[in-house]
Amino acid sequence: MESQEVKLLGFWVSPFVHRVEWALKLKGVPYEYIEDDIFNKSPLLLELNPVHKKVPVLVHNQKVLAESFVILEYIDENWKQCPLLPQDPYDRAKARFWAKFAEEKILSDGAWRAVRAKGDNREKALGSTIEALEKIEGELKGKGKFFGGESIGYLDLALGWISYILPVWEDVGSIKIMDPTRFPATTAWMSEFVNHPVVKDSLPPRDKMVIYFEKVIKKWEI
Ligand SMILES: N[C@@H](CCC(=O)N[C@@H](CS)C(=O)NCC(=O)O)C(=O)O
Repeated sequence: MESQEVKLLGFWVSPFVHRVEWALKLKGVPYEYIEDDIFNKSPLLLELNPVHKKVPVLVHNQKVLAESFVILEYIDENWKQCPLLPQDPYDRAKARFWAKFAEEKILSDGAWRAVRAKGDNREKALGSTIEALEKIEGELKGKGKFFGGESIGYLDLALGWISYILPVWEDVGSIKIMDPTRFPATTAWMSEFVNHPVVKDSLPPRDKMVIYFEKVIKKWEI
């Protein structure tokens, strides 16, 4: 069996890093976590990820990987226990489709935009985030506890940030996105996800996130 020297370069609050950590933990893969400062990037990060200069970076026996979805797939293919992607090719494709959709429409161009924007731009971003969440709600309905059924899968990890970062953004940015009457399945999923032992023990302290996001939301106002 190949040895498992695994290192993860991360940043404490990053939704992209957490999804990789959760995957490693779910599969029981031991790893060394190395914290980087994305505001003052280390020479190691620049050397390992010269293309994007972003975390997460996974190093497995000197093999270096960037981009969280690519890393998730690598982890899933290398360590077969507790599969993250479904077995059926069509179901696998759908999980990837929704992960990409949510990354674009709910994270980058959605809530992250809404929380930093003002006036009409904020309203527009809120509207499109809620519209995108309705699609995710439809996907989740009748699925069980998680998108992956009874256990956490790839799409759960992709959306995991919704369970711990979105509520902080809602408070800090005085916005409302996650309405339990409109999104009952997603709200129930958030609570299941955040209380899963692997997730619960790895979340950053809420007060630290509030202070951090108050600062960066102002800094990156749009
Ligand atoms: N698409 C990337 C996004 C990674 C990302 O944006 N990471 C942030 C931390 S939350 C970062 O390293 N930012 C540094 C920068 O933008 O210069 C992924 O999925 O891994």
